[in-house]
Amino acid sequence: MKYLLKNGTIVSGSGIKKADILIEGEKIAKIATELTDSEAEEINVEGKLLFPGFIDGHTHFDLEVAGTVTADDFESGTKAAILGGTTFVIDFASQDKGGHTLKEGLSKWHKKADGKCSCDYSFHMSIVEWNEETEREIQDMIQEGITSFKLYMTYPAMMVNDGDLYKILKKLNEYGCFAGVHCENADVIDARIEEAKREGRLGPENHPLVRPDTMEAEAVHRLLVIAKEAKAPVMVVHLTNKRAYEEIIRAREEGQIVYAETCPQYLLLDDSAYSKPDFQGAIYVCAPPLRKKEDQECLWKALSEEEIQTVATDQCSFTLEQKAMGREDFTKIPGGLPGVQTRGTLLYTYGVRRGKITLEQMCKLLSENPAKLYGVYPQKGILAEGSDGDIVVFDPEKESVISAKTHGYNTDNNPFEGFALHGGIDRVFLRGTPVVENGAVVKEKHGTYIRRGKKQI
Ligand code: DUC
Ligand code: ZN
Repeated sequence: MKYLLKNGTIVSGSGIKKADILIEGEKIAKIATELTDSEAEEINVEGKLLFPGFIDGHTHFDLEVAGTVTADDFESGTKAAILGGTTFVIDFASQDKGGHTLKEGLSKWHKKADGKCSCDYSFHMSIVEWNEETEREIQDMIQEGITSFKLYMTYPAMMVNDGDLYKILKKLNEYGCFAGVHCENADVIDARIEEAKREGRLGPENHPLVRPDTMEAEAVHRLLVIAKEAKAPVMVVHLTNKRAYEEIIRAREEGQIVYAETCPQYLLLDDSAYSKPDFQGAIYVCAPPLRKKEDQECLWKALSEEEIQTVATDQCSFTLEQKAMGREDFTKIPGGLPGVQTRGTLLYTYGVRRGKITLEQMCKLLSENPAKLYGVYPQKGILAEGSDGDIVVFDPEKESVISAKTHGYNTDNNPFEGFALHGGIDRVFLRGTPVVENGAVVKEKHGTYIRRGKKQI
């Protein structure tokens, strides 16, 4: 099929221009003014912003957490993703502890995702055990198109010790790959949980107290000192606060390559949410936790100064019934929030419209930078001739309010409930095929697995 998008405003990381786009098959065939093509279906997108399909480099679909499984799997989760203009997600496949291989982890995640996805998808690989076999498997992963990895400094089932962290970062760099790291100090968090329990403090308002910003900043500091010795680039994922951010700036001043990712919840929500009545605070339990307003300001400033490279979601959704597993003990609340559907519209409404970031920066944060970081540029991340026809037709004037009653997730709660949106997703093309029209999914399960190359940033 051919589609001709007429009179749109094309957004890229480096500018905005008015032009027509001709989509032919899966690709963008031509971009120019005054294009005509008698065979193409013409769509007038006058007044609309055209973004390269948004890329969410941090989702957890169909993930076991705290004895339950996320409410959204790859089927419902990627439908919510395309409704929000996200045409490519990178989820986290994981090796299991106890002598299991990366290959086993990868095949487990392919089984969860293949044939179910409504947007394109790939995986980062979480390494939870380092031995000769895992080391050999790095190359196998690269051959499978996996060039980014994940390491945890917290969670007993996932975390690696500092020595292994050093060895893994060093080895990944030898292969031109890098890891995103979840930074929190596991031991101190455990000690603070023990204290809270001993004192009978068991409600969700204790969640941010046992996981303070200092213990995220300490882990970021330790990670970056280790990465420096390993002479390896590294990414701090879901950065939440000023102290941790300052560690990143300090390391960069010493010449290190450090990438940073944050998420809408850390930009727009704060830790007062944990004290909501009737156990509503549980909705916001995620790790790291929501922080203070000053931290939000720091993160917005860092986005405007382009010191943070991408805004992802850490999508990891649960129903209220699942959250209620921790009614008597906040440490049993499954951690995570949904967000994959509203990342673009929130960033536009509360970032671009409020003058905190520019349209071009929004494009970099959601599309261009993740495409470069995760080795799919210019196939994705830009509207250019020869690129995939992944296009978000964004209506800058559409107004709506986020609500669990209307959202696309399999959940009965939304952490952004009641947030007004000014700007909405009109249409989405995925590799040249219309998948969303008038804000509704018109084609499901059109997503395909994407093999990625090495980082280009
Ligand atoms: N944090 C969460 O809150 N959920 C999933 C994984 C994570 O790191
Ligand atoms: Zn995560």
